[in-house]
Amino acid sequence: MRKVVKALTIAGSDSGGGAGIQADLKTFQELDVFGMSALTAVTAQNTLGVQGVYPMTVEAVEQQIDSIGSDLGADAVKTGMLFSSEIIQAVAGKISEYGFKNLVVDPVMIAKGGATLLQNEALIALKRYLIPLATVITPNIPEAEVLTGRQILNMEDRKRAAKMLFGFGAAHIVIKGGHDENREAIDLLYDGNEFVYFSSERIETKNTHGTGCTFAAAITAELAKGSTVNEAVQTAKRFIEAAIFNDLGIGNGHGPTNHWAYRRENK
Ligand code: PXL
Repeated sequence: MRKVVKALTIAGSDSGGGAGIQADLKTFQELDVFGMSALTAVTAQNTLGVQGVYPMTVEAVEQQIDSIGSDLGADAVKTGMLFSSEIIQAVAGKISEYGFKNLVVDPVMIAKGGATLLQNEALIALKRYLIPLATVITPNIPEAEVLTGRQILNMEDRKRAAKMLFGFGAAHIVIKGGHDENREAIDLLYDGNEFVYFSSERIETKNTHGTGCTFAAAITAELAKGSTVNEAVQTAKRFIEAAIFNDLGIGNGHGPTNHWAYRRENK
């Protein structure tokens, strides 16, 4: 029988279906990976914004990971919205306990409309406990600025930030270019040794809700299947490009991306 590849997302729920665990599970499925989830928080949310945030208890988060770790296992794990330092410490502890490999940490901090998805004091726990376990971390430019405490105005700044983040203990750093102002969207990958650039044409659209989650989930799915980080980022870039380009135009605000576009393009 063919081996079933499995991935676990430890993240928040987006009721609107565009980001969070919903984006992760859809992306895993589209890339032929069996998706599992441990919820850290429930958000009441739509394309207009976040109407409510309800964190889970630490026990609930731990127990979900125990349920998966003690039975199904996972070939890769992604973290998204973690909300508090208590949840971060618990998640890091469980990842170590079960020896999960291929950890992708998406350092989610704020939602597009400004809602807090990570409490300020949780930044220390993120750096101390979780980032050192990461195979890949995937900050956007504002998140990389917060993590390093340095402004990023150009590619030189970005390379310096990648080196600092590597110093925090992550094996690979991807600083995404979605938030800069250039015509091309360039993602920068650093492995402690060399820099690799992944470039694509910037697509003008307001429907970019969940792009970060989706991109990191695609990396996770590809790592679960045994790809190298370089290959995984390449595929994730193509996945998110198709998802943004073929947006669905649903909702009245910042709409979700199209998670089935990549598969349709590659059928
Ligand atoms: O895209 C970051 C993100 C992650 N997780 C949840 C979210 C969002 C953005 O809104 O709602 C649950």
